[in-house]
Amino acid sequence: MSETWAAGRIALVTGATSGFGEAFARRVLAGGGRVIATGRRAERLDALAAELSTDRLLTRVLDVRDQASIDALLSGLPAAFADIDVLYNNAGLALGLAKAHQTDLADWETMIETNVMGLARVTRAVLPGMVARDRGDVMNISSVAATYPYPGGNVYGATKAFVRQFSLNLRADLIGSKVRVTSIEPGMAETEFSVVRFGGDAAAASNVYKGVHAMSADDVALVCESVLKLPAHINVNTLEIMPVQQAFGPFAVDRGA
Ligand code: NDP
Ligand code: 8X3
Repeated sequence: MSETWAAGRIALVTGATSGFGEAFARRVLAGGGRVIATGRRAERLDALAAELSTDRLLTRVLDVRDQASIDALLSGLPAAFADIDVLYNNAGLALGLAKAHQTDLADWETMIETNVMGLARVTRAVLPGMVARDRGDVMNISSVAATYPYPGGNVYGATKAFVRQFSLNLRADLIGSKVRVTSIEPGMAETEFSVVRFGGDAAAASNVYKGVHAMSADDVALVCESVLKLPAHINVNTLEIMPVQQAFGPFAVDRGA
């Protein structure tokens, strides 16, 4: 990351304990910025802090489903981290690939609480400061699943469609301010995403990426960095990215009539 982009900027990253969030946090820090790295797993945050050993990194345990912990985080930020420039709204998950009529309702609730309400809560908490300062970037991590349906994607894809549309509607509300909003919509990227989706089944997760040069978490961070580095008068509304080895399927047709 170029010094000119990140130096002096403060990024709040949700879901910084692995995958996209961790990779983005590392890039901002490498570029001279400050990062508030958050997630539920304290041991991961501690390991990151120990490895990077810099006073430009602040780690905080945060569950985006918990409004009180979001309020406590923001009201307790030290002055050097208080004026957030970049909100990397990334915490999220998919649970299972069951068909809608067979799925566990609790999995739907968890995805909606995390991917929809969690992202909305953090945005609502951070946005007033950005508007008051008349600067900031909100990067909302959506997915290709927001646009392209697939079997078993039911509520996961719908939560990501929310993220995309919410991002566009934020732009509508923020006209007149210099705050930018982008919906980042990645396809296959090898992170812990599939391990989580398959309930910890590492073999099932690695099958997803077998024979595919999938994107890495850092590939996605690189794309996000390129968006953030654009001149301040340019807003990328939505950005869809896939590995070259991923594309679209045909419509399904039931020929059983
Ligand atoms: P990972 O599983 O590697 O990372 C997910 C992150 O979200 C973890 O840091 C996890 O931290 C955090 N998280 C989950 N639930 C919560 C919660 N309730 N509160 C706070 N943090 C939470 O997956 P990815 O990096 O791949 O996923 C990041 C985002 O990218 C997700 O929104 C995902 O939907 C999206 N995405 C992923 C794609 C992929 O192919 N990998 C493609 C398109 C979009 P912890 O468990 O410590 O709380
Ligand atoms: C994750 C990408 O294609 O597995 O959002 O739904 S996909």
